[in-house]
Amino acid sequence: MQTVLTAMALASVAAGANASLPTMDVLSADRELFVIACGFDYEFDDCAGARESSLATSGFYDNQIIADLNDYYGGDIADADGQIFSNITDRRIELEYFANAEVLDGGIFSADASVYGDTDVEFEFLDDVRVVFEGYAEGYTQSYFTAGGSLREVGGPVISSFAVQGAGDDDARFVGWLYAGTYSVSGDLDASAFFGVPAAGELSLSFRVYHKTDFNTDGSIDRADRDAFIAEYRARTAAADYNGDGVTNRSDRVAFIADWRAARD
Ligand SMILES: [Ca+2]
Ligand SMILES: [Ca+2]
Repeated sequence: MQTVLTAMALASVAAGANASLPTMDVLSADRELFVIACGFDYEFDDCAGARESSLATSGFYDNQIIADLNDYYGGDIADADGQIFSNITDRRIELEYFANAEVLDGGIFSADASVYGDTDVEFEFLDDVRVVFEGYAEGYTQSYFTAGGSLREVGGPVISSFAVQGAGDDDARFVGWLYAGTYSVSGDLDASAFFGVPAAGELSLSFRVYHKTDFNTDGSIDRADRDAFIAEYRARTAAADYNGDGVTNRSDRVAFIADWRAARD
């Protein structure tokens, strides 16, 4: 997570260096957090918590919901704590969820505590762009915990994804071109606790947009981008398949160099 935030800070510093920075058109966004703790017994049947969300297509949405369910005598039955930190601009999407859920009273018939996070952002590019998608999910202990995220073309394939279930972690990193079209970035998390099985974990993702010839995605278009592209081109790797036709050949070099020159002027 720290790596993502550092890279984000560097990217925003470098962003002013070049005039021709592309943007994305955010078509819709839904950032949700649902935190609930419930208990049921002979004389007791109650839940605590809330579901809150933002449909704003830009800006920060940070929130924390704490569900603290107590019995009639003030004894703790179940607790859940969920947090979201997020930001959407026309050049990036940043998202973090943290979840912690626990059932403390084993004497009650039935009790559970859960944190659900669900974010989906849909956006459009009118021109080709270069992007970086990074994600990380971690379940802290073996429990009923799932989290994951993806970058996908709307109505098309998944481009990059990550997911974790129970204890452990998973990550994803995609650097490449997206062609003009409609895409989505989404992340979701589900931590559900029962007596004796607490659930906790986190999810983070970052999506950033660069000019299509900013090959090294540092926010400016210069000789280093040309050199890095040519090195991949000479090795004929998929990383230099600029027109996305599945082969790396001369037409990729011709097109990339022409666009790179035009962007530098
Ligand atoms: Ca660059
Ligand atoms: Ca090609």
